[in-house]
Amino acid sequence: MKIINLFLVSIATIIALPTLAATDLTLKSLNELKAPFTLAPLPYPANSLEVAFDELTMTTHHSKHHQAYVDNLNKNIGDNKGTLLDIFKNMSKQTPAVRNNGGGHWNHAFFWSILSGNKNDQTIPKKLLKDIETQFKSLENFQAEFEKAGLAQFGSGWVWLIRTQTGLAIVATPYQDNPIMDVTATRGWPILAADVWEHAYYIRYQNRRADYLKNYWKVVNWRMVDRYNEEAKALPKL
Ligand code: MN3
Repeated sequence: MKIINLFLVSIATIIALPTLAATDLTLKSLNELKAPFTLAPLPYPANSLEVAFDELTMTTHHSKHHQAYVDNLNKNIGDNKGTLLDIFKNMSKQTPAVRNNGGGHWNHAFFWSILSGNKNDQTIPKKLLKDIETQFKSLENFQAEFEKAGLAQFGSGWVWLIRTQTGLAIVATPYQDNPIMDVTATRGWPILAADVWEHAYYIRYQNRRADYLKNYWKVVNWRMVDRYNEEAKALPKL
């Protein structure tokens, strides 16, 4: 009986590994990534966000787009042994290839982690809700402002909810820039993000970015956003 139990525990450990790795993600662990860079598996099945994002978009986005950022970052990183945080803090001194692919890698690894098809992840923790209401009056008002910023980003880019020294703020960045980089005017620690590149939504939504952003809320992992928000409160000023 003991042997069978041991066997079951081992199997459970093996099966749980990818999920554990994904839920163990922190801003600190993302910031500490360095060469050689690798693509982690999606932390959930590619068809589990179907209510908002279709499976083909998810697999293409992860296994083609994100993989290409990882590959091109490795190709262009040279003998830079720094962490992504070191690189982002000195982004203005890096090559365009490192800027685009370094951002591409960090941004997508972060993006996968704040999505979930699991109902348990989709309830907003009280502490986070209070912070959002303090800053934006209500959750509904925050969501409307976030969608507006995502729509206003001309062409490819991202919209972010960040924690600055003074509280929460919404910022949009072009291409694969992010608010950690020294090239971004309003800097802060990301706690939520939406990819507004067409590759994130074109298959299901075509040009309707507004519909994509409306449905995005159905798959936000608020439990992770809350964790990033609490972690960001203890991180140094950018
Ligand atoms: Mn993308």
